[in-house]
Amino acid sequence: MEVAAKYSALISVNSQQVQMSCKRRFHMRSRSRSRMRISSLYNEFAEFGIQEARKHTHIHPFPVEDKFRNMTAIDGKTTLHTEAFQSSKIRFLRSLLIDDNDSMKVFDFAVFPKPEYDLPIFCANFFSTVNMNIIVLDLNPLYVTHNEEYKKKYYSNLMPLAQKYTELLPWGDKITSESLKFFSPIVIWTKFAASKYKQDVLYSAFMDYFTAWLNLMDESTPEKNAVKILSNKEAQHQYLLWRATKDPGHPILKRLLGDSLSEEFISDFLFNGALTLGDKRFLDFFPEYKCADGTINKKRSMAGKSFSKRPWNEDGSLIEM
Ligand code: BLA
Repeated sequence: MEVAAKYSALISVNSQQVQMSCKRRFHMRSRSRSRMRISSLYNEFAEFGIQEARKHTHIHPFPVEDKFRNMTAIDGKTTLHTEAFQSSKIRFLRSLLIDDNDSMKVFDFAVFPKPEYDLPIFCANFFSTVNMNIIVLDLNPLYVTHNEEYKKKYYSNLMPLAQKYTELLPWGDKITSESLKFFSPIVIWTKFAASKYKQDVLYSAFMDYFTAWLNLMDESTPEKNAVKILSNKEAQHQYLLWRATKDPGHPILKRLLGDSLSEEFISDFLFNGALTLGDKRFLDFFPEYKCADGTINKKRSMAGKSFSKRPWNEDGSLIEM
């Protein structure tokens, strides 16, 4: 089947699934309206991700310290649930669900390929409160996407999929170019107020994007060239150090888990590899953050926020702004 046809078939299959899942949720909602609020909002995303990965490859548990599996925060009510797997092509697949049993839900699902593969890093990062959803869904590129070869290899066929969803889930607020560097032309970066419709579209987008990533993984063959493997490893290391140091979720994790446990959780679990994939440190990759005393500037962005519009056109080329 032509790739474009394959993806439009995928979209329509998943739209049916979304309709079915809407019906199911409607029944649940009418049965227990008072309990629903936004509880368990992202559980089915995590279940889908893990089940779907299982359909494509043999995943087995990634060794994780027991203390990171099911945590209760300092407030005594917020729960943090994690799962972690690996496979022949996947170095680390992990899922984090945070639920404060009231107004805040977080879903952070990422898949890091083994360095023999230059596959993008799968990234679903959703932060939701009763009023606001902050959403990043992407196949984060290992190499900047003005690398035409990389763009063609992984994104050109996915542009129709991106176009469909980025119309339904339009560009969020201004964003810093430092984040943008890690995003691909198919990124869904959006913010929306509580909306059942948008949440269902997001579920459909998550299913389609993750299925697309798994299909790319199926087709991928291991790199034999040691220099290229090293370069894939370094690109992943840079990404991990960026997120382990500057991810906007860190202040909340610190509030929930305290300084010491949140730091361990970030470097050993969430961004596993940040301390082990290479010898370089954050400032080697991002020297602009170096303070006069040699420490890392605490600012989240040195470049400041810009890019108030989607900076790629329909064929995935960067538009000069
Ligand atoms: C906000 N999270 C954001 C934003 C982005 C991301 C782009 C909004 C813009 C910004 O403030 O930078 C996510 N940024 C990413 C991702 C990449 C990146 C995925 O560069 C990848 C390269 N987020 C979490 C967790 C929590 C969380 C675990 O992952 C909370 C426990 C929260 N994200 C969170 C919050 C905000 C946010 C609270 C708003 C922060 C603010 O406005 O200051």
